[in-house]
Amino acid sequence: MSYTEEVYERVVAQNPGEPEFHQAVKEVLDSLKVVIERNEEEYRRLSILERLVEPERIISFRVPWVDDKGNVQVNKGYRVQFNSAIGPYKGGLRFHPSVNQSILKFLGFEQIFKNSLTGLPIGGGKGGSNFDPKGKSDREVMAFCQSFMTELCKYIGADTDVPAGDIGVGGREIGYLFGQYKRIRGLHEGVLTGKGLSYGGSLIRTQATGYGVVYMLNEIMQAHGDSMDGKTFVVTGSGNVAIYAVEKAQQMGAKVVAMNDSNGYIYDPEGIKLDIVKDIKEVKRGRIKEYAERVESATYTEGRGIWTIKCDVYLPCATQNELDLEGAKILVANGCKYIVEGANMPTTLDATNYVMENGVLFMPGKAANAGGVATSALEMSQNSMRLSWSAEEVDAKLKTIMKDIFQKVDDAAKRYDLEENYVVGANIAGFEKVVDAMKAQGIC
Ligand code: NDP
Ligand code: 2IT
Repeated sequence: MSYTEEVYERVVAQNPGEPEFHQAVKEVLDSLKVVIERNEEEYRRLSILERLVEPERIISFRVPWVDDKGNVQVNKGYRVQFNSAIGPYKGGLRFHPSVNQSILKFLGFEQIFKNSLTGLPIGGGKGGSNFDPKGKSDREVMAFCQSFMTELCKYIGADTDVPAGDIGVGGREIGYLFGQYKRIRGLHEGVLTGKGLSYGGSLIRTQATGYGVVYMLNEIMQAHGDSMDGKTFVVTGSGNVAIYAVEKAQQMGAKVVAMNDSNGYIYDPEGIKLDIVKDIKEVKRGRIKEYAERVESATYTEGRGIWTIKCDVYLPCATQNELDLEGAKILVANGCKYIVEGANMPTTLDATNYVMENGVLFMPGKAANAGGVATSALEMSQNSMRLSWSAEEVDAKLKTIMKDIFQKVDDAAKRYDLEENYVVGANIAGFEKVVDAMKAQGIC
């Protein structure tokens, strides 16, 4: 058995009941086979892979809070501090009823390579809770966030671990979390990113993940003599990443015809009117079906199946494993040419293999959605320097970072004679820097 297969089997045996974590590890280890083979003896001697797949630390805690009826509710809270070889742990917090240790370990593991690809000094981490913000009052969300931070604040700091947003955690939640951290620790420091502009946030952070996805798509298209102009897009999700991916795609000439949420999808052949989506999602915290009630040219379909809509470009920006083999086959049959992942691991392994074998140019999330965390790192820099860059400056840096990531991914794939295999390219390019840093720091 190869070293990568041995380590994968060990991960499955030692981490039972964690399918998402197994899936993320498998994808990375399969990609690394070609690298490991060139120097297997040394990697084995140093147990590089065994160390890479084991989080440095997982903090798990109780989050009690009082709801609007006066009842005490209890949620689970976590922070997975996965790897600090390159810099302080960095990665979002997810509040969603599905959150468990497996999901946070997969996200923390992916984050190591993503953060490495950004070229900035940030290690990998992730955290969150099974708290469901949907349907909660602002006061309930604040009570939850304050209780969550009362425990988490013992383990984070501007130079140790810097959380941010993810599913269910946006500007409102980051504000409440930051307020509680400051109150307990007495420090107004860059301990969280995605902060409001009035208290240390960075311009463009809100837009960065979605914009970055489209900048990455632009790099891929340019490398293939193609452009976005007049192309039909389907973008899944209708949260932070999806909304700003649509905004940038439309600015660059694309026609986006469909979006969804966990209840169903809208199809608007005239092109999505993003101001209406923003009003429904960012202002009213409503459901995507309201779009079809407000826009005559649109239809709403309850349930899954957004991939049945014909498109040239598919940007999955909702959640893990949203696109499976069945959906992938339909996308390919309908002529889809590009899939660029805005979400983390939204495509199952068999669907990924299928689309890549069938001529789709596929960019994995750890490269394509890295613009969000990269801009978080720019927010950290601004906080440390105690100054703020203009939107133009941050956007220009974001563009350069996405261009560099594409180059690194493309180069790594070519170095191993796997041209256009961006999955392998991203994993190898991310791994190389982490391993270099781990080796330099000795056994730790
Ligand atoms: P939001 O909470 O803003 O939006 C999430 C969107 O995905 C919502 O439309 C939500 O619908 C939908 N969604 C969530 N779960 C499901 C599900 N099980 N089935 C169908 N749709 C679902 O989160 P973000 O936009 O921030 O995050 C989206 C993805 O992007 C995640 O994978 C996240 O990890 C990743 N990401 C986020 C970054 C960021 O900066 N925010 C950076 C890099 C990656 P509903 O409202 O119905 O739940
Ligand atoms: O998955 C991700 O990269 C994020 N949710 C953003 C993390 C961050 O620290 O900005």
